[in-house]
Amino acid sequence: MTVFEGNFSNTEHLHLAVVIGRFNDLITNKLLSGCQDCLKRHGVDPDPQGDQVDYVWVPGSFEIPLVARQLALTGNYDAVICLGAVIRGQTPHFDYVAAEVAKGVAAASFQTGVPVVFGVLTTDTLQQALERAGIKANHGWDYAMNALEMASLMRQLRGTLRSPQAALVPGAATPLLDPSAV
Ligand code: INI
Repeated sequence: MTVFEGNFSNTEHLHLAVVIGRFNDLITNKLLSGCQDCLKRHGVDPDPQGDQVDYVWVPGSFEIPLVARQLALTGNYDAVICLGAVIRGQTPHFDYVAAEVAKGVAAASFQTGVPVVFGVLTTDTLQQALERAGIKANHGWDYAMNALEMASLMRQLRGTLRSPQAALVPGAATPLLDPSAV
């Protein structure tokens, strides 16, 4: 039997997309910096003018899943990284946004077969978000690592496992479900 594990080599061949929420951009810009730093130090060119990483800004976390799914469906990306920050306020709004973005990101990944990384901080306070976006640690770095590992793992699995869903769409970087079926 075989043990499959993602690795961090041959990253110069990967194509990634990053979706970033503008809401709480004090936090999301810091997550993005951590993410880009990690990608760069692992051999990915994060330059938006380059040909490895595309960036899409959306108004807030609620909009992230729609765009992540659309990007994944193109077949152009080995992984999509979603960056957002949902911070609890005085109203139940937090709960609705946090629940929808979590569900939506999971669905985008599951429906398309493309790793979609849930890089959305959900915190009670701005202080907690800052601590996770650079003051103590920068989870943007971790989200990039997750994307690289999953991109590598899915490439291995696609190359090894044979199933009807593993059929590659011509020219696609990843196996796609028929969009009309999802
Ligand atoms: N969007 C966030 O990304 N974080 C938040 O904390 C947040 N809060 O608390 O309201 C938030 N709201 C905006 C939401 O994501 C949508 O952009 C908006 O509802 C329009 O669809």
